[in-house]
Amino acid sequence: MSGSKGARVWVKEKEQLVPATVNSCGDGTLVLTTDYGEVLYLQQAEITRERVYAMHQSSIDGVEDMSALAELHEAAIMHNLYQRYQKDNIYTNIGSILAAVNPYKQIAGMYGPERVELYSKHHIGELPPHIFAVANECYRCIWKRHDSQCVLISGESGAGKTESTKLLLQFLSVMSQNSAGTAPSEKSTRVEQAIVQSSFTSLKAATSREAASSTNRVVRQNPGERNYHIFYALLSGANKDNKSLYLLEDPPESFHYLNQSGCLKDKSLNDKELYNSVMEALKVLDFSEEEIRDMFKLLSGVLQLGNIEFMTAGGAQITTKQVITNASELLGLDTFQLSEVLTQRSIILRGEEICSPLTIEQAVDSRDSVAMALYSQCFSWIILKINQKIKGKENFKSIGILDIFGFENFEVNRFEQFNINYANEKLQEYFNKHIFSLEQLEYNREGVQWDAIDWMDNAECLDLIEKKLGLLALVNEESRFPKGTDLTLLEKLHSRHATNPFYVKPRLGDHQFGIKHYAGEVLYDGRGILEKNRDTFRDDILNMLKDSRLDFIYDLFEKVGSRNNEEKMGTARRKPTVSSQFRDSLHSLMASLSVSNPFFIRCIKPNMEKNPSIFSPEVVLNQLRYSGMLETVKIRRAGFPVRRTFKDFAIRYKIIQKEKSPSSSAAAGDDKKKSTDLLLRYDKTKKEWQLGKTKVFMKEALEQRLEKDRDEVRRQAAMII
Ligand code: AOV
Repeated sequence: MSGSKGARVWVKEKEQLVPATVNSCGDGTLVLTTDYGEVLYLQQAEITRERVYAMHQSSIDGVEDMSALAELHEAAIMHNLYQRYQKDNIYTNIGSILAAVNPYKQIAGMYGPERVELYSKHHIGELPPHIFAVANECYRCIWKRHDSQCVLISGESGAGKTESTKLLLQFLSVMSQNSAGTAPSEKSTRVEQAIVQSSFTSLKAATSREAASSTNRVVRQNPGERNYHIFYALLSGANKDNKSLYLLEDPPESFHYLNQSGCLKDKSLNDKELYNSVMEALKVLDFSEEEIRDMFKLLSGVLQLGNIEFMTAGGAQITTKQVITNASELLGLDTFQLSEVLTQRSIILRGEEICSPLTIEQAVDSRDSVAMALYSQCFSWIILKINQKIKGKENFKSIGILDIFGFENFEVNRFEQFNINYANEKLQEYFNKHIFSLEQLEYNREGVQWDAIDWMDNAECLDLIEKKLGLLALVNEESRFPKGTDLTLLEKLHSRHATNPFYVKPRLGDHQFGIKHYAGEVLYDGRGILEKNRDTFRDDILNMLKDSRLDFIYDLFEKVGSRNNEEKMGTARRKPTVSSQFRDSLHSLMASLSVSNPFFIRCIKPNMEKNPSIFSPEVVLNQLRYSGMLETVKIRRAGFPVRRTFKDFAIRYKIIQKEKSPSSSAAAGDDKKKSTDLLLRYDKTKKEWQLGKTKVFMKEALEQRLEKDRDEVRRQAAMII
């Protein structure tokens, strides 16, 4: 082997391939320094091709598209990301999938207007990988393919999903503004769309996170984490009159819901500007002044609720009289009724009302659950309004951007993790389907030759979760069963699924069950699942909110079902459980994704410390595995990812056909022949394309050359005219 000093090699250490450099090679000993700083001494006997071998030039230099790597293993992919990351090249292509490694710092000139301009003028693949290249391709596709586009952004918490969303929208709104001046009729819709979308970013920044799964952020934040931005925006942006109207004259740190985490300021955000852009967005989206006022009153009411305090005197008593008056005023509630609901629980038993006092802890819980219910109902209402505004046009084509919580595996995993991981499993299925199965199917159908690759199919794991008598069904069944407890649930799960290869019954820990997800095995704590799934929002609290003098609050809760009433009505119309609602919305999301053309952005965290210069191999490797990137590289390289029907192909490239062979009578011959002639001119060896029964199959690089030439000819033609 090339044992000379300075040579780059791969060495296998603890079952992992690690990049290393040769220090010296003599006396039968090979001395290596790994890129992670470890020095290894290999004796003659250890120097086998298995243990250590020369690195391929493509890995030494680094490549912009992983498909161009000669060495296809996890370590090579990771090393490529690492090398690029060190040079501040945070983006890397994997075919048309974009990997983005979070730099945790601003890279000068990376997203300026000149970059937008540059990327808008080039096809994907012509310039170094960049999120703007994806945005541009997405934007072109909506006109080229006449279908809806979606960008799926995935990654762990803090990996850069929100940042990526903002960048996509930044690009798209510039594009649509540019096109406004030269607008042929079609373009006006384009403009409207982008405005709605960029407004939506402000709102998202202000209100969101995946609301349903994380509404408890309203009442509780992790250290260093802020509450939803809208609260701070409101406090810093509202004018004097509004501040007194909303009872917001105190500074942010005086509110319990804002001051627990010790984090009041987000360095990357100007709260005042955010307020202004939210206001603008709300206007563009046709929210009335009254609606805006009602929303802000609700948010201020939530802040007041948080400041309600209790002490014990034969059960919880409220000590902050003024605060509860404020909250009641903002929310249109009766002060007495609110105090009662927060300090005692009333249930109707055989027609009689029975009240029992709450402990301080329970009182705090009920206060927080009122706050969460208000926030999440208000959020759903906003989403509904926005959807009404942007839908309803026939033939409406959209660019959807989906920013999804990544796969989670913590020390203790609860109902929330179960749902998040279920969602990720579903999205992985979509990803697999798109990238893998559809390819395979189409190759077969079209009779194109290619070598199939084993890929991870997660159908069985999903079956375990969602099919008949699967985990979800059992959880729901047990939730409806009045005597069901966490233990009876676990017994059922174990006895039904113990033999399922994707189910894990832990030897230790009698309150756990596990699932072998595509991304790894996760053990879930069964305790509290039924309680959370039943969503025991107290009827007396619900009724109190429905009694609000404000129509806005009343409307938000009017349709929320009351458990008692429905139980009286029998089994016919039961309140859906949390997980069945979650499953339904996931399924409707999948349905809209399935008719869209997807782009994938995989955000990667280089370390857990938010450090701008550390690239931790273990941290990254885990994420590479979760995201199925390795398979993607293989399959894309092996296949012909670009395909067009003969007719489409012939029409699209007609102008370069003529250009390249003005003499040949191009009119003669069918579309298939025309396509073949053109393709042969571009690649005689047929390595970059194949003909199917109805379609041309191409490598991405070939399509890029064709598109470039087509643009060139059109540009010249435009100049002549
Ligand atoms: P997330 O959206 O994936 O987390 P963010 O997009 O909020 O993560 O990113 C976290 C932080 O990383 C940001 O506040 C930035 O400081 C930094 N960052 C991310 N991407 C870039 C970039 N391209 N350039 C510079 N800095 C960046 V979560 O929504 O928590 O799941 O809940």
